[in-house]
Amino acid sequence: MPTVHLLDYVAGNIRSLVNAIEKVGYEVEWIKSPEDVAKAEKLILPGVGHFGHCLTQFINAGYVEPIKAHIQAGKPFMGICVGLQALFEGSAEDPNVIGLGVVPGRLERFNDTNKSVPQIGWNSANTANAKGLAADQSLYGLRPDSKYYYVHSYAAPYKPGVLEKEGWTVATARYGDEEFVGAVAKENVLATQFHPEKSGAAGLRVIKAFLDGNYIQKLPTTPSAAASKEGLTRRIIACLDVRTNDQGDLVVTKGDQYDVRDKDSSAVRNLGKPVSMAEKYYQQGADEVTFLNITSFRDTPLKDQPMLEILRQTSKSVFVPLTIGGGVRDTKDAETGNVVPALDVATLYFKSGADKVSIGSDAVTAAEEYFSANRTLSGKTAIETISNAYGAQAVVVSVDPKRVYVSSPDATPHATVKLSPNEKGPNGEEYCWYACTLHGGRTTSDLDVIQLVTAVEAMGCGEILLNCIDKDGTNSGFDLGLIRSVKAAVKIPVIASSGAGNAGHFKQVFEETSVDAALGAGMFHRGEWTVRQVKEVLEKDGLLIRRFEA
Ligand code: 1PR
Repeated sequence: MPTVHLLDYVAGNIRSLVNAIEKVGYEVEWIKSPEDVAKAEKLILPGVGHFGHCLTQFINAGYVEPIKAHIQAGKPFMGICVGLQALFEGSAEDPNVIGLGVVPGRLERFNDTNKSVPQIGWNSANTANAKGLAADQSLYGLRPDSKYYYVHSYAAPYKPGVLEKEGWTVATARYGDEEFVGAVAKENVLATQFHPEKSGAAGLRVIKAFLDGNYIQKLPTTPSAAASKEGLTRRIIACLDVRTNDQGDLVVTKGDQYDVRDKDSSAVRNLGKPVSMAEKYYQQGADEVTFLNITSFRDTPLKDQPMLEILRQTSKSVFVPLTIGGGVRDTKDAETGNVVPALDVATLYFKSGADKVSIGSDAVTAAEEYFSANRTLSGKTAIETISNAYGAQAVVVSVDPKRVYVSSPDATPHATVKLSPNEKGPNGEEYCWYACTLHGGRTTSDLDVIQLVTAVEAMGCGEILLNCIDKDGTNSGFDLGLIRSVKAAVKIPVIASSGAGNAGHFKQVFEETSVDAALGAGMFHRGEWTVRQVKEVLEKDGLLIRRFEA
């Protein structure tokens, strides 16, 4: 197999990139020291997390000059995400850190007054009007009507003509009213702000074109009018709750208000095998797949957690982001008796192919401590340590709120939501507040959901997975009041979860709230709807979605 060299200096999910490279027929060799750079013919610089953190590691390890020499020698070079950002002159994220200056310009933070930041999801890398390309040509396999997976808070604003004057060809994307650089290329250099290794077939095509040296290709078809529909798509996530059943097999299950045992037989519901179900949803066009280990590897030695194997297998064939939740906290290795910090648990997950970790119970405990300490950050929580090492985008907090009905907002100090007439409480209560729970709903905290989400945002969480125990498994639609109140409280993206029963519920949550993504479980597992069917309905009704590419 032909080889490509990868720089082994960053924290993050490098596993996905290795899997993607192998999928397109190349083998990875690692660069472990600056001296190794000279051996590389094709070199990829991945990067996640903070610009300053990445660049400083990179500078301190002595990589700057060897990389510049590689580029100046005309050898193929590709930067991904922070690997693209490193090529610019600097970033508002860390103004004192100097970039490589290969590409002119600086990165700015997205404006969060009218949209969620970070941007997480599928957006364009549009070359339809790129200077230097004919209408029927593609740059490294990029197609104007394809969508690519982005996750970032800082971007290079696109200023027409500026980079082009220096000989760069630019693919652009639009987030809200901001146009930014999605990818740039010149001679032997390609850099993408998006993650091609997480962008399905569209992303694999870019990696292959770079490795094959196919700078300019012919587009299979002239870009459709859809190409002009730039912007972030509505994100549909398939969620798999995983646990061991009574026979000892790890299965995908599904609860009704978190009760996963069948009413008649009292056996754990078995809806299928985790890896094959994840592959099925990928093929149906799911934009992300989430695994929740709902029994959090009780008594399992960390090194052979079955969830790690599930991730390893899934990440070889599923090229969209994978989130894993359950048991991300400081934990005791049952084999050695040693305490393993949450950061190490997360690292195991990332090394096995996860892109994000989801934290449930531990986030509630951390938020309780945050308020007891007068909103002081300890720096030691799972959220903070993982976010500092891997970036906020890698940390999801999964919230399991439960309604507490009240007759009026004055009846409680907590933030309340007015219920719709058909949702009143058992005694006709017209309001409720949402109590946070831990341990899969078995323990209830005094914190309300708004307190929790604001605390975890302050700690550096990048995204909220907003479940609702009252709605889970009911097929009655998402809890719109809950979603609106959480969206109003935070700037980070929010994923709506619990209650989806048909495509109309997805349409409703996107049209009637400003939620960033929506997740379904039971309706997909029971085969009532496919992800593709949901997306077809959304598209027919004018909502922008990512079409699956084979
Ligand atoms: O507390 O960090 O160990 O994480 C445990 C994780 O497991 C949490 O994210 C928690 O939400 C989840 N969990 C724990 N027990 C259950 C259970 O069901 N008994 N599942 C559970 C949570 C809820 C959603 C579900 C949606 C959509 N599952 O993920 O997929 O409600 O369902 P629907 O579309 O069928 O309505 P920790």
